[in-house]
Amino acid sequence: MTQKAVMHSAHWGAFTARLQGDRLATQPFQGDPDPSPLLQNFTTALRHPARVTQPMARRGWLEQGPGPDERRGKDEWVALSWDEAYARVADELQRVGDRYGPAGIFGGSYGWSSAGRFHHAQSQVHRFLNTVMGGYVRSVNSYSSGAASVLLPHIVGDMNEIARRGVSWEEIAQHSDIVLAFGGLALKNAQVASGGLSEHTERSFMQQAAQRGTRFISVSPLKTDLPDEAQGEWLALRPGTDAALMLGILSVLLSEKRTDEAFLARYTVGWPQMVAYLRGEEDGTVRDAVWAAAICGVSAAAITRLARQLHGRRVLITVAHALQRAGHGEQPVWLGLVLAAALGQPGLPGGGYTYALGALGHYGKHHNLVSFPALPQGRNGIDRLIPVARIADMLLHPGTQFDYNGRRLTYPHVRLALWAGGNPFHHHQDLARLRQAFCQLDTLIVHESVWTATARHADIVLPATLSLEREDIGAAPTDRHLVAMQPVAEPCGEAQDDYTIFTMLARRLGREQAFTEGRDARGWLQHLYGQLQEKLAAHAVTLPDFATFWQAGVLTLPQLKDGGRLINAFRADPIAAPLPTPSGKIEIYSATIAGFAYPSCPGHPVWLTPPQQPDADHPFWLIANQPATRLHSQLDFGEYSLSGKRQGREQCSLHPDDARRLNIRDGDIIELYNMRGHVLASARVTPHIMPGVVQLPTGAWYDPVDPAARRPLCRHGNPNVLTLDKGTSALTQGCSGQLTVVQVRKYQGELTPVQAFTPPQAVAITGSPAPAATHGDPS
Ligand SMILES: Nc1nc2c(c(=O)[nH]1)N[C@H]1C(S)=C(S)[C@@H](COP(=O)(O)OP(=O)(O)OC[C@H]3O[C@@H](n4cnc5c(=O)[nH]c(N)nc54)[C@H](O)[C@@H]3O)O[C@H]1N2
Ligand SMILES: Nc1nc2c(c(=O)[nH]1)N[C@H]1C(S)=C(S)[C@@H](COP(=O)(O)OP(=O)(O)OC[C@H]3O[C@@H](n4cnc5c(=O)[nH]c(N)nc54)[C@H](O)[C@@H]3O)O[C@H]1N2
Ligand SMILES: [Mo]
Repeated sequence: MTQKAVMHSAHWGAFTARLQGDRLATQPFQGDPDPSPLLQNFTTALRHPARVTQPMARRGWLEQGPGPDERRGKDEWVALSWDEAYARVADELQRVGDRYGPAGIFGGSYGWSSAGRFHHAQSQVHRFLNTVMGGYVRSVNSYSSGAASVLLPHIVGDMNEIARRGVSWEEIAQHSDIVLAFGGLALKNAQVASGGLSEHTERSFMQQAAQRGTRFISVSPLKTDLPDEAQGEWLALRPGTDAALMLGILSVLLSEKRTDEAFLARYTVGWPQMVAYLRGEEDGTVRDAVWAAAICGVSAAAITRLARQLHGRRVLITVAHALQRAGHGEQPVWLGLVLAAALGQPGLPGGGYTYALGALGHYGKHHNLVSFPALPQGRNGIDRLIPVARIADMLLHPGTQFDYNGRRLTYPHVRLALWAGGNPFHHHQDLARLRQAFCQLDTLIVHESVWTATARHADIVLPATLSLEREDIGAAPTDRHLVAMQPVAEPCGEAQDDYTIFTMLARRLGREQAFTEGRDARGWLQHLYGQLQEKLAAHAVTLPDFATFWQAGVLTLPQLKDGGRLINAFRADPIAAPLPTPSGKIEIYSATIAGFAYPSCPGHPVWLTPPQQPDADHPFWLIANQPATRLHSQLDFGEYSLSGKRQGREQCSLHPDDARRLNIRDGDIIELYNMRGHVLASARVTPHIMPGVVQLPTGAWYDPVDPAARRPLCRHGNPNVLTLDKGTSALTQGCSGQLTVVQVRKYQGELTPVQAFTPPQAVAITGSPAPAATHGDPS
């Protein structure tokens, strides 16, 4: 393949790339003012030993046929030719489809996959299952915002509207006096955006704002959640207690008559119920600053001071995704909005409420005039769904009912799961339980480029290309650059792109034309690009032809400037431009939510004790947040990701006082544990974390010493061994993986080397494996 530098794009930036032997040399896109170091993770990716190079099947599945099997994750592997792999997968899809219909197939297949919009793995999975199998059990919402995306439409409007079209960074730099950021505004997070991020601008906006005099206040257990550029202040609070702090601030505003009653009366419903709750009129508990201080660990004096400082200023309240990725995560999201309303700020330039600002590189940005067309998904013949993070519940308890957003749903009995572009052994909680859940399936098919723990738990692994090995187009609705993702290398081993894999399966199942519509990958790129041309032509914008775009590598698209922001129009005229809520106003009290009668989410926001609390056995809060050195688990073997580890293990931060008490020194191997399992990590002793809190980022590949153990030991540092697999509430059923409770000690046991990046070896078997009959299935 060519040695010429080609254009490409990843979720963390656009770049040019050139092969140098087996290594990839990258150069950030010249238009990017602050490129992400995550690009360095590509250097060794193409020919890394962790790549999947040929189709493989689990020996027990080959020999005994599909069926529930406890050996998943610790069985032997057998290499297959593509022909045999296609035949076996197609036969199994046929069997499950014939016997159980689409309700027997899970196509929820959550995950970020790659930036290219055509080879976007979920879209490919959905299109394949719809056009070839007639549909599938789907998943709704995300691990990012499971609670907020369900709550916000009830109380103010669609989450994307609030997050992506919320207050822009430009406005902040020009107008905000105070940015009160619950969960901070860590630059590590704004490095990435799904579909690509050609310009990293947060750092410079924060600098500009700080120079003009914006005060950034980061409320978080970690000091590092606010970058130095913001020149801000750190307000340390106990994890999971933001709702109490917000109530304390509201109570001070109320008692000192610093609430904007005119705004509350005109633009909101339910403030009287909130006032009654703050004053304890229902239950005798007064939620004042002293009450809040005892819960959140911020002094009553500091709470009072902060409330007074907020009054009369242009204040922007932001709430990070992280706060709602925890039990009762709805409450701080809701209360942040109430606080902004009580200060009378929503709809003012640089003021009000914005959700998840800084969590991703596409929040607080301008929108493109039109968005890049998505691959058509076809029609799903059934309507069976789970909230995405309820996957293990579904597999372990088919037929059981559960509550979700006012509905009572039943978990379907899924027999086969098809996963491409995601890593549940990265994203899900309580990994021993997840393994048990996957053991219930008849068959787990995984398309992967690398031997993740998910691939290792599969029955059939089909090797997928990296985006660097195929053509695609990178595009995001808030990125003005459209990027031609040009291939830089030949596929590794026998890897194929997901589209080719599905095309071949569709052919065997007699539905090739329905899936491909007669197009190859290049044909689809041209088709989608043609649709973009048409969309823009309607706005009298002419794009060059495809060949010119492909040759140039990058195209600049027209953007909307501040157009159509819901909240501004609402502020200007709440009658003419009501919010899309039942009352048309901000709902401090939601009659809809009250009508669901969930104890875990009453009609107005409240303080609820977290479902997990530190105790004598588990005295530490564990924060399992996003990693600074990679995107989730992607390219965890890359050079930049490895540079963040010590002795090959992930680093866990803890406070010097705690370290001293536990006789732990910086660099010691420590063990975090609770009733769900044990995790090793390298201790990083730092004053930039609250005492009583430890932090271990997500993303280290799961590396259990014994994959089948009831309480596994991960020697690499995957915190999801420890997190609790419980929905955020009956209303939202989101992921609650951000926080859990643990005990910590210096590790005394045997220290074996990390094996996560060493792929399994195929064994040779003689004779022809048994036909695909099921075992363990009485029917
Ligand atoms: N404890 C805890 N857990 C969390 C979180 C937390 O805060 N705490 N955060 C959660 C959040 S917000 C998220 S979004 C999730 C992220 O969870 P995921 O999105 O599942 O994580 P990734 O590591 O991005 O997984 C993407 C996988 O797709 C593969 N892949 C990439 N491109 C392709 C392709 O073209 N084809 C195929 N077949 N495969 C491809 C990659 O190799 C990788 O294994 O994690 C969640 N989990
Ligand atoms: N480098 C990098 N960036 C990423 C990602 C990645 O994997 N790597 N993932 C991306 C994705 S998919 C998403 S959804 C976003 C997620 O965005 P977030 O969920 O907001 O990101 P986190 O880093 O998990 O959490 C932000 C901070 O919240 C703080 N925090 C945790 N618990 C609490 C609490 O109870 N109260 C308060 N006040 N603060 C708390 C933690 O200290 C943490 O650093 O990040 C995106 N950005
Ligand atoms: Mo996410």
